[in-house]
Amino acid sequence: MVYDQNNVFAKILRGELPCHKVYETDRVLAFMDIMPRGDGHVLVVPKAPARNILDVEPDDLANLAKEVQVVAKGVKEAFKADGLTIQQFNESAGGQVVFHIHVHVIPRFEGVALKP
Ligand code: DGP
Repeated sequence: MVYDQNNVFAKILRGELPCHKVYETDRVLAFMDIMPRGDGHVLVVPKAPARNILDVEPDDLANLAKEVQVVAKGVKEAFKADGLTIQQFNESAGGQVVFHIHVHVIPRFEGVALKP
């Protein structure tokens, strides 16, 4: 699959664009979504280049899942959320806009809908 080295998350990972970082390991970076669908909307991004679920290395995917759980627990606690929505989109038809694999972690609150 085609991986565009100039996608915005690649630029953030290289430090060429700013982000509001909330968590980092040697393999993932998590930062606040610039267009949040709710308070505390965080993106978890593997540092290894991959376009989406279809071409990510299985070990990077396994590590991503592990780190999504870490971030989810932290975000739920930090925002005193009642629950969480976890989303991941693949290709334009699947709703993907930025073509570097990432997972959305969105705190949810009873009676509060996500923004469109
Ligand atoms: P999607 O590819 O559909 O999973 O959504 C990409 C998300 O990335 C979307 O919620 C908005 C967010 N986003 C796009 N550009 C930037 C950026 O430059 N900085 C940050 N922090 N988030 C971005």
